[in-house]
This record gives sequence, structure tokens and C-alpha cells, in this order.
Amino acid sequence: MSIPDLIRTKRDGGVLSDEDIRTFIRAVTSGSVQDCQTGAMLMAIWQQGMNEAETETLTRAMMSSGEVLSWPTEWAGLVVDKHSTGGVGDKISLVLAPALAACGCKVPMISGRGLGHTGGTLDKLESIPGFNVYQSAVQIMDLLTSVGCCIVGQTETLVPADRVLYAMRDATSTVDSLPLITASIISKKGAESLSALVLDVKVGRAALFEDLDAARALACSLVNVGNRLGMRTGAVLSNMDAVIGRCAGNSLEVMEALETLKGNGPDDLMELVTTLGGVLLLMNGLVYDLSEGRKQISDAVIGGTALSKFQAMMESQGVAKEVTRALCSAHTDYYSILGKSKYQMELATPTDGVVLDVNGLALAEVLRKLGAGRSKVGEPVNHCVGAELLVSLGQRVQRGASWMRLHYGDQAPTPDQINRLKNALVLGSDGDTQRTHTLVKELLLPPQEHTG
Ligand code: IUR
Repeated sequence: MSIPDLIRTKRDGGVLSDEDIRTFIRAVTSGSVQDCQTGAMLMAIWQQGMNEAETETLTRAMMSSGEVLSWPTEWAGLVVDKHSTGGVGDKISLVLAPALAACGCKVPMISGRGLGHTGGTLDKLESIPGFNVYQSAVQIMDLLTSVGCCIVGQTETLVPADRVLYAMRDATSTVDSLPLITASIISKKGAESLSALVLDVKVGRAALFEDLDAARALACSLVNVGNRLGMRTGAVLSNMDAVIGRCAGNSLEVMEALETLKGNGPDDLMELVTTLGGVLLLMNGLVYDLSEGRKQISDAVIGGTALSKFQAMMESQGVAKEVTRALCSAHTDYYSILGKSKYQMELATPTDGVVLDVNGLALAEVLRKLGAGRSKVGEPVNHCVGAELLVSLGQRVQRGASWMRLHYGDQAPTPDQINRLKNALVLGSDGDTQRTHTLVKELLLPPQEHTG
């Protein structure tokens, strides 16, 4: 069939055959399809959806549009990764990758950059002087052999079809389509040839989906297609209303991740790290139940073996030894290494009360405008812009006490932005309903896994 025939079939609610889908993806990859045709097909898929078989074929075709990584046979059952649908203050990868490596896994973590209000792991790591996120397939193999984990950017050769489709989805308002999101995420993870994959599907006001049912539907689709591709795939539905941990902003999040790797992590961050890591160890058969998996990850973090892996990873990815040693020592002067924003400002609580909630979306949107994030692909970020929460949920506070420290540069917050930040704090009285501290809402595991 010609490309216009394929578009018509989908537009009219028909089902595309495997060959139809492969033809379309081949044309996208080679550049022989016109942009208007790609846009029309994306809109047809957005409107009509795809059944499970079509989504699986689309995912496989995208995965095969470029290089597929391969690993030594003795790594079978050990190669794992995590993908998050994006949040505020989400520094989980920085702790989880080295913790998994410390538990004997191989972790080729291919991460992204921040866009809109969500942060990106690559931007966070680039606040460490010398850290090089650009590594070839051969270098990734060397990193996994010598350290056990790496955190790198997408290589040019991996899933080229996604690069074209993702940009075009953005331009045609077709990002929020279940089959398109599923194929985009799972094709990239499939190209990493993983034994197991865990998805952190966020739900809440600062997530891709605010509604639990919509987030669950995405999680089911991702888990289903991931397993069909032969990766043990599970998902954790987790709350994304406030901020994960206490810090948002690139270098502040690196500091918090390092403190967590030194055993001083906040409870909500540790809960997510241990759950996501525990699920991976369980799915790979490295532990018998989830509680044992969580314990192994927690021991690696608290006991310092994950910190040693992080130090080795930084060194192998270009950071000078004196810098890694200073960052990983017991009493680090983080600002002298990572830099400090030109200005800081503390916000005071307006009344006595109990902290019921912090609006993570409002906070992230202001931080993005102050330079912590980007509105368009390719824009630079100011690594030192961010916010530290000085209170936690449920804490009783007194009028006038500081609840947030804002770090900013030459671009000062406007009065309207300061108001948005002030309004992000929700205070109440003891008996009021408060947002829960527990981030994990639901687990979706492939059949046969035991929780515990
Ligand atoms: N991240 C991806 O890799 N792909 C997507 O479609 C979305 C997030 I939305």
C-alpha cells in the first residue's frame, strides 16, 4: 500500500497490518515520507488508537530502525534499566543506577534532558564538572564491564525513527497517545536489550497524567508491550503532586542524591528507590520476594557500596579524581565544586499551621522560567537555579519561619512568580487531610512475581 493508503486505513478506523506498519516506519527512518504525511498518520493514530498487536509491531519496527545493543552471554538476566514518565525533583536514577550495580546488575541507563516542567537526568549530571554523558556503544560496554552502570544520552544510532516521530508529535499535538507513548518508550528500552525493565509511571498534578485511571492504562500498555518484547517488565504507579525529596533544580538534586548515597536520604526518595530497584531484582530472579529486593537496595545505599559505584561511574565518565573524591567524602562543600547561584531568597510561612501540601507543578514552572529548565529542545539551562524545601509534609510550622530557599541567577523572580511560590505552600490545622507521605500507589508486575 502507498503511504496515503496507509493513512486512509488508519484514519477510517481500520487495522494496519505488520507490513503496513513496517513500511511506514521504514519510510520515516529513510526520510522518504513527507512531513505532512507523517503528521497525518500520527493524528490518525491519535484519533483511532491502535490495538495491542499494532502497538507491539510499531514498537518492534521503531526498535529495529537503528542499532540494537548486545551484551556478553554471561550477563543474561543481569541487564536492567528504569524509565520514569517525568517528575519534579526526580533524582531517583542517580541513586538507583549505582545501587543496582552494587547488587550485581548491569545498568546501561539511557536518560533524557529536561523539557517543560520536568527535569532531566542528563542536565543534573552535567552540573558535575567534567561529567560526559555522550558515550558510544563501545564505551557503554566498557563502563558496564568496569563499573556496572553508566548514565548516558541517547546515541545517534539508537531508534532514529523515534527522534523523527517525537519531534513531529510535539509539533502536531499528538504526544498524549497511548500507543505512541508506548512505542516511543519501549522501543528505546528494547534497543538496550534489557533482561528487565521497571517503569515509574507518575500520577498527579505534576505528572503526564493527573488521573489514576489514565496513568494505570499507560502503565498496563507499557508493561504489556515490554513483556511481549521479551523484557521482564513491571511498573510502579507513584504520586507526583509535590516534590520528590527536598530539592528541585539540577545541582541541588545532585547534592541531595549524593547525600542519599551517604545514607542521609529523605524517606520518600528512599521508598521509591528501594521499590523500583526491588522490583527489578525480583523480576530478574535475584531475590525471592519484593521485601528482600528492597532490603538489598537499601543496604547498598545505606552501606556505601552504591556511593562507591557512583564515584567509579563519575570517574569513568570524565570527572577528575580530586572532584569525585571531594564529592563522595563525608563532609563535602558541595557549592565549592558544583557552584552556587548568584542569589538566594527565603520565603516565610504566612501563619502558624501544619504543612498539608506543596504544589510541585507551580514550583517547577517558576523554576523553569528562572532558567532551571527549558521550554524548547536545545535551550541552555542554569544548573544552579533551584529550590530547597526547608519543611516536610505534616510538619508544624510557626509564622515567619522559612519554608523554602530559592536559588536564582541574574533572572530574578517577578512579583507574580514570588506569589505563585508563596501559594504553593498549603497550611492547615492538625485535623485537616494531608497529602500522604507514601509515594508508591500501586505495583504492576508480570505474572508469577511474588510481592512481600
Ligand atoms: N518519553 C519518551 O521517551 N517518549 C514519549 O513519548 C514520552 C516520554 I510522552
